[in-house]
Parts: sequence; C-alpha cells; structure tokens
Amino acid sequence: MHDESSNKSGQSGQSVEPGNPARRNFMKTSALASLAGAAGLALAGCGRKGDQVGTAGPAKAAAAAGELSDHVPPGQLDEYYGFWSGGQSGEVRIVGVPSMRELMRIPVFNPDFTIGWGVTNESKRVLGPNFPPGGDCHHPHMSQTDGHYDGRYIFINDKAHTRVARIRCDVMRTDRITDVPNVQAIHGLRVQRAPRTGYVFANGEFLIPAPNDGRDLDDPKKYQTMFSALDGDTMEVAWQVLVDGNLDNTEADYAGKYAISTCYNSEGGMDLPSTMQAERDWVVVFDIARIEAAVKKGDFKTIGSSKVPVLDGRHGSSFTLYIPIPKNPHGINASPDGKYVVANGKLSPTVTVMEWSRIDDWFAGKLKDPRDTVVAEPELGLGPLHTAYDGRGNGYTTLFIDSQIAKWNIEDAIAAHGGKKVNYLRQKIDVAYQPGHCHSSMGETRDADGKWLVSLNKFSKDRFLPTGPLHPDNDQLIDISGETMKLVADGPVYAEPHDVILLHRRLLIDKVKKSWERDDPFFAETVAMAKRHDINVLADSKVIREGRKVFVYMTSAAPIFGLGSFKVKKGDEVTVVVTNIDAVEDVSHGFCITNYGINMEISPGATASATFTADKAGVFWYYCTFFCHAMHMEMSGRMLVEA
Ligand code: K7E
Ligand code: CUA
Ligand code: CA
Repeated sequence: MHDESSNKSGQSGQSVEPGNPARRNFMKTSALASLAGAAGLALAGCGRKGDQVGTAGPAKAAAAAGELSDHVPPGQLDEYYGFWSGGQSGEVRIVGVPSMRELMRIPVFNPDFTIGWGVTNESKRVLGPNFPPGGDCHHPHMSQTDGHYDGRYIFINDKAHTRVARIRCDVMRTDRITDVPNVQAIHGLRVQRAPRTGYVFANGEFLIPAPNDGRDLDDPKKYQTMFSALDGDTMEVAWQVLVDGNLDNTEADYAGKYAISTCYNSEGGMDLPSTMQAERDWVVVFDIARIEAAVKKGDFKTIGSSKVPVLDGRHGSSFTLYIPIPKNPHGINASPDGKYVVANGKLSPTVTVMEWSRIDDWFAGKLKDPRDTVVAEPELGLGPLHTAYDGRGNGYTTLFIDSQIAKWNIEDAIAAHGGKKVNYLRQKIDVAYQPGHCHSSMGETRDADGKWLVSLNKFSKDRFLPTGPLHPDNDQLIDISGETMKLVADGPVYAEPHDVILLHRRLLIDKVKKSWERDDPFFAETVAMAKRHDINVLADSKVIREGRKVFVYMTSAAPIFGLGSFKVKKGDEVTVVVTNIDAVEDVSHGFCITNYGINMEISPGATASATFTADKAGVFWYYCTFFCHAMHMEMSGRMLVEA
C-alpha cells in the first residue's frame, strides 16, 4: 500500500506524500465489504514489509545529537510514566517511557494472585462479592484540573461487563468499580477536563432492546443505548442521555462545557453490512450545563430499579448536537490548544476537524447546519482511527489499514478546507503493524510537550521471537521532537492495550506513597473490625472465636509472623488478618496458606485480610510469598484444622 520509497527508507521516517491523497480516494461501500473481513484488514498494510526484518537498525542505533533515545542507563529513572490499559487482561500496567520497561501491574477487573486481588476482603469490597472473571479495559484517563493532569485518579472502562473503575494514584490501587445500568458494553471513556474531573464520561457501545427482557431480537426500533456521566468523586452514575445510533469513543473539551462521542452505527444496524450503509454517520455533542439544568428541572425518567436520571437526547433535543461525518468514525481527540476536536473516519480516509467555538455558536442558535461546526476534513490515508498531538499544531493520526502514522498540520488543513492550496500532510511513517491508538507525551492535556509518541500496533507478525500462534502486540516508541518522526524502539506487550497515557514523572513522583498510611480507607473496615474485637493490629497476634466464625489476627515483621500456629475447626469460617509492621520501604510480605487458595500481599504499613471456609482437616503451612529477608524461607507457620 506504500510508495516504493517508503519501503526503502524503512521505519526511520519517509518523505511527505505530496498532496496526493486522491489515490486513496473515498472508499466505496463495495470495497469496504472485502476490507471488513479480519484478513482483509490485517493484510492490507502488511505487504512488502518482510524485507525490513533484521534491519531494525534504527531501533537501537545510538541517538544522534538532537535525537531522543530510549536508553535509560541502570540506576536512572524514566522521564515519563506510561499507564497502559491491559485490554482483555482486565488490568492496568505502569510502564516507564522511554525505556518501555514494565514497572508494575495494577489489577483492576481481573483476579490476581500476586497481590490477592479477588482473594482479600479489601479487594472484594471493590470488586463486589460475586465479581465476574475479568474485564476488557481500553481507555485509561487521569483526572485533570483545568486541562492539566492532577495525579488523583485514573479511570478505566470495562467493556466486557459494562463497568467503570477508578485507580488511586497515591497507592496505585483500584478503589472503586461502578456498574453502569441501562446499557451494555462501556467502551469510550474520558474525563471532564475543567474546572476539574468532575464527570467521567462513558459510552454504552451496543444497542440493546428496551426493556431488555428477553423478547426482542429482531426489532431494531426497540434498540437503544445511552451516554453516561459518572461523578468522579463518588463514582455514582450522575445521569444518562438516551441517543440515536450507537456510541463508540468519547472526548471532552478543555472548557468543561461539552462531551462528544462518535457513532459508527447511525443506521441502527444489527449486522456488519448494515452498519456500513450510510456514507455519513455522526458525532453527538452533549451540552453539560443544559443537561444539568434538565436534571434539576426533573426533566427525566428512571428505568426499573435504577435511580439514575435518564434524559432524552435523541434528535430534536435541546442539549445534544448531531454532526454528520464520514464514515463509521472511531476515535475522537481534542487538540491541546483547546480549540478543535478531531473525529477519525475509519472507513473514510479523512478526519473531521470541528471547532469548539462553532459548537458554542450552534448551541447559541447562530448556526443553522450542524456541518457548519466543521472547519476541515483532511484526507490522510486508509483507516484513520485515533489522533494525538504535539502541542505545536500538528496531529498524528494512526492509519490502521495503511500501517502508518500520518503527521499533519491542523491550521494548514483548515486553510486547505477553505480553498487555499497548501499541503497539510507533513510526513508518514511506517509502523509494524496495524496501529489502533497512538498517544503523545502529555498530549491529552494543555501540557502536550511533543516529545514521544507511542503507536499501539495490533499485529507484531515478524518483529519478535515466535511465541506460538498468539503474538504479542507491538507498541512502538516514536520520537516526535523534531521535524520528522523517528522510530526508536519496539515494545512487545501482552494483549491488548488499546490505549495509554504518558505523563511526565514530575506530576506523580512525589505523590506516590512508599508505604501505606495506617488510616488508609482501603483497609479501614478491617481495622475497625479488629477494634471491635479489642485488637490493636500493630501489636496483637491473637485468635478470636465468635461461634463458627474465627478471626485470626497476626503481625508480620521480617522474618516472622506474629503467630507460629493457630487452630480452627473444620467447617469454621476463618478470617485471617495480617498487618505488616515493618515500616521499611520495599519490605512487602505475603501470606499464603498452602492448598487453601489464599495469597495476599501486605506492603509496609498495610493490613490485609482474607476469609475462607476451613473445609479440609489437617495441618496447613502458611508462608510468606514476598522475599523479604535472608530468613524469608523460614517465615512460616501452621494452621491446624481440627476434624
Ligand atoms: Cu480504538 Cu477501544 Cu480506543 Cu481499541 S478503541 S484501538
Ligand atoms: Cu516476609 Cu518473606
Ligand atoms: Ca455506519
């Protein structure tokens, strides 16, 4: 799909494709049908790249003067925190950038035996008692204040179970998960940028029958979905807006006035061909102040047992604006200057640039045609999915089918739209292969610094040692600090990140705690329970029996647990509470009971607990799972379950 020249110049960047996007002309529906098959999409951009194997020179070549390097020498810290969505693993990963070293994992929707996520009572309070087996997370976004990352929380969606989670950035632990009612599959997720987060916006992607009570499969008129706003402080769903069509990705402005979502299924189609019928679908803009006013006025209904106000935002509503754009659009990204928002055309080779001030004008009644909010619609290449920004007026758009990233200039695209003969395209770079999101350092905030871009590629094909039929994704690090993009490193990742955020370490490095505060709410309920048992968890190691319920309290200090053994009876419900009284950085203990499915991590200052039924008689050793001391192997004890 590329010019010959692009293959020769390989990954290190290539010349601008001079205003010749016409050859990638608007794709007709017939052509799309063949592309829509997974094989078609996958192969289209992959051809003729085989000759690049083994020529990964640019990846590790010493950085020339003025070029950025991914090399972070031993003992040095990465400049950026990357928060990687873990996709269908259900977790979030912390990755150092530019080294692309994985620093930590944060279990969110997934059980994780390492720290006992899904095992401990503290995590079950977050997950719910009957938590589903995992999640599918796509979009991590940090809370903001006035368009700057504020280091409080990271929010993330679960498409698989229609949920939204919140991660506390001080301890890097998930502290709330909210089920979103009345919709199915939360996909797009964003935060309100100003004055602060504020709302967390969440798209219900799939259309479902209303009510979804097992009667309707084939009556599309009964199908609907909603846009949801959660309160980022309480994690309650604040309100929902019924929309026409479906909802894919979402974005917010920099003034705190609007949210905006893409819709690829304006057709209301129930199968693939019918979702590709229309040449244009739309984005829908939500006027937050008007929605809040309508809620206040009582202009809503509630559905079933849910108390969430549901407003009607379908065509004709005073608080929504539907802007027709081509075709099955996907990502939507606001520019960090606060002026524009770009919808990515996916089945159209274009992106659509809308101006927020014109959206103001439309809601003020000054514009007749919703399309008057569009100020540019540049053609970039095949399969535009997501756009990132460098803070210098350029957009970087992933081209899924072309396996490229297009760098283009926003003001030039606007000038070209106005009829001027300017070339808005700056450069295209090959990526390997099939990029979904790309994300720039600080690029979704006013502090976009135009240093790094990560391209999150769905296919890695030949880039890594074979790992079996399942291949890793390939997250490529690209230097965007100069005039031309330069590929710097490949980063294999476990499926499937979708999206990341990259923030400068200065925003977080002093906010992250190195040990737990004793009054942390994460385990406050457990400590309160101990108090009711007259236990000081920092000092007491003791067994308390209440009927068939047994509470085993113990301290842990390297290399010894406060109890060398304890006794329970078969059939007892046992709660073990362990408190790490080592106030030493990095001395975490674990508590694992052999053959009982129990493991939990207890970091400095923490209290952790797990409850289980003692259903097997015998002696069961418990031991520490984090190597904490020279005598770590000896840090153990015995539970006797009496027959
Ligand atoms: Cu493009 Cu879920 Cu953001 Cu995947 S979404 S790529
Ligand atoms: Cu405590 Cu190992
Ligand atoms: Ca469509």
